[in-house]
Amino acid sequence: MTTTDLVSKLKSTVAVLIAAGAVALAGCGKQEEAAPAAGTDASTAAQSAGRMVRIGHAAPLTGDISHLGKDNENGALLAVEEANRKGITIGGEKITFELMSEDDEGKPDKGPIIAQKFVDAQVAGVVGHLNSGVTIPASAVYEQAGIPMISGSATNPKLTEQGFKVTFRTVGRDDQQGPAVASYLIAEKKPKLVAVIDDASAYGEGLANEVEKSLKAAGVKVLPREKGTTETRDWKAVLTKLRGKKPEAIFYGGMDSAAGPMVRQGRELGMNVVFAFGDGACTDKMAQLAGEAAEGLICSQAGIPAKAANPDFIAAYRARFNTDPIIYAPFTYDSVRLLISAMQQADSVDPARYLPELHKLDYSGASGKIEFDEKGDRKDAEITIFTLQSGKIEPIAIIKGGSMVKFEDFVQQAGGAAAPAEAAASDGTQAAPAGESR
Ligand code: ABU
Repeated sequence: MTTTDLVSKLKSTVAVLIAAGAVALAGCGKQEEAAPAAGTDASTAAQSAGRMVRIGHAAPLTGDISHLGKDNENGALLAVEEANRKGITIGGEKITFELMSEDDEGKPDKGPIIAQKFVDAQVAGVVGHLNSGVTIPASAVYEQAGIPMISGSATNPKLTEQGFKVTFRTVGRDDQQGPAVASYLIAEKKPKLVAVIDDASAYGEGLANEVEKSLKAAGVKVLPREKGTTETRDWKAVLTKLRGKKPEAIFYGGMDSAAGPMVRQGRELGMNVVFAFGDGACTDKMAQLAGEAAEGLICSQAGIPAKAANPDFIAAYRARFNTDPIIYAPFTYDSVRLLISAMQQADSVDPARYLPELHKLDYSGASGKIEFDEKGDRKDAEITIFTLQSGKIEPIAIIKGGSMVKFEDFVQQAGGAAAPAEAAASDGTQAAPAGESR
């Protein structure tokens, strides 16, 4: 086989893979037209195979919180694969989307590096990053490059308070989540003295500040702040010190990888406190890490529970990944679909042309109705309160627009995107397609 034959054969193979909707993770290089399919001339191939458009995704894909990064990645990947199967034409060209997924390790200094990698690869948009502490520094690079980014999990308010035009999120903010979990803790457990600990990250410290503010505003006494890091797994010294001060509850701002050992060690030290957390530690992983000690903990997520996402989304996720979404996969799925929907509205994959459309979308997604405000925050985002029972976090209540409703009542009222998959399956209800723009 000559070199020319070999190149031609390779191009044909690539074209077949792209046409079949294959998605390259961690791809690199520039956006380009898909290679001509076998037996076609270049112009016919350009019409049929069309153009490849990259969407960046970044999250910690290695390390102790990689389960959350993979969950986010899976949501984004599912949306890309579905779009490719459906066949999307924009600007007269058939578009094949490719998810370029990168591991930012949850490290703030990696954010701008990965962001620059996406800029160099000419991605049309970005979904991510997962951690606020990584997303915030990365967002400056996207702003400079004019590339829209939608995080499906970063909740620190600063992300959308920088005056950036390209920055969006599909989850709520910690100045909604903090007051919500604090109010629930006060109303249900009535603590008079609370200890607050954080992991010194943008997310953990910021959320702990919001919770402390709400507790104090309600007249609850708060002990001087205790701190760890995102790497702290041995909390015995901090907990032993707190035990002597007899708090009735402990709120921790941080991720499940550190919160699980904290709960286990607290119980081992004989502490009979209520443990409360935000979304970073609001996962079933808490029970895997802390065992029985995790029973009864309280936590919040900055959106509807994954199990209440659109049943079609849940069925597709299960079929593709052979597992259930953990927390924010519906939100990264929606983030990809919002980018694509804005491109369709603008009939262009050029970020400068489709960016204004993102602000105008009124979208019914896997995670519910999505519209953005002028800052790029999700309007009327829900916050869900959970408790951990029999090894699983279970939703108790949803706060939306300042009102709290029981989770069951919310499901009844909302239907559609908020109908749990089990309920839809048992009564045979056909759900509306996930993620359609109206
Ligand atoms: N919101 C939960 C964890 C991600 C973050 O750092 O915001």
